[in-house]
Amino acid sequence: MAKIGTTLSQHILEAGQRHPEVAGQLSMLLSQIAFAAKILSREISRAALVGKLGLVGERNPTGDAQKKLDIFGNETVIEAFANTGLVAAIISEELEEPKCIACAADAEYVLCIDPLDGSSNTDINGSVGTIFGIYPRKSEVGKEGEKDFLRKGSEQVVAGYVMYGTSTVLVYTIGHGVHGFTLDHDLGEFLLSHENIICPERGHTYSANLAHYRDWHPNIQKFIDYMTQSDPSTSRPYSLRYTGALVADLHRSLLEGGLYFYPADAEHRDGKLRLLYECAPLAFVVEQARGKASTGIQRILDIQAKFIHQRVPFVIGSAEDVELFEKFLTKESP
Ligand code: FBP
Repeated sequence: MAKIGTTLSQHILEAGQRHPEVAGQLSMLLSQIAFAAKILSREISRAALVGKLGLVGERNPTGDAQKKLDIFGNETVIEAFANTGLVAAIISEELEEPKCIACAADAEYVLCIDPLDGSSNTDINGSVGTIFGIYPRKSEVGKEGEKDFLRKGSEQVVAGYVMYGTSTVLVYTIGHGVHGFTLDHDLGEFLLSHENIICPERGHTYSANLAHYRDWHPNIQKFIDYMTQSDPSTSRPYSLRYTGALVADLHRSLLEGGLYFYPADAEHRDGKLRLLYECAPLAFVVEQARGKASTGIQRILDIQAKFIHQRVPFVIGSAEDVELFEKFLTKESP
């Protein structure tokens, strides 16, 4: 057991010693993610003072209006990896195509990233996040291609997220447990604050945008009706907690139990969230913490991506709560 306050780099080194099969360049990869997160944390906290609030007037590849912080986040991540020789390519929510890092032709990894999750919160001082998943490359040197990008989440070697909230927290897994680090701004260091996070089997909150309730599958409506009925023996009614940032809602479910879901609806026929850089990384984290993540029918980590900005219906959180959602959706209502 590492001591609370252990630095992120020390913790990764120790993890690499315990699991040499995944050691490789992991510490450098995570250190670069942490470096980008520190820059983002500083800029997000003073965005209103440095003209970084508001829209840029462009849309990202999946049609979302881009915020100045979306662009800043994307550029910060690319710069953090550009000259490291660590990643051969970056798949980002803000980029139409994978960005191949020319000088890293022999790099061993591919990074999938949502530089700024919860962009609708930037101008109202709400929580936002960064979500990342890292895959070993498959192609030969200089031949990056589809087989590097269109992956199954189960192939990830590292995944995690950063939450920029009341404090800045980085949570990661390398497939051996889930650990959380809090940024000490004075030291400029991420220090261990949550070791071996285990997601409670069941919670007492759910996170979903009820504005879409009428569009949802009738069985999902039944699930909501059931979860909001009173029955203390099953911790019902569950309270609604929806922050507008997946990372913040997921972080609560990971620590206190509960679930987040964004099913298909009239506006989002395949759900809203993107498989490669939102759902798959968080699914790896949550499964490592004994939670679950699916489309309501299929395990997220088993889905082979068909294109890089593919969306999927998404439910994630406490194992029993997600299983109950799946039961309702597949009509096995209790
Ligand atoms: P971004 O990465 O573009 O912010 O999109 C994802 C997201 O903002 C999630 O963080 C959040 O849970 C959801 O979309 C909010 O969507 P809606 O405004 O439709 O409820």
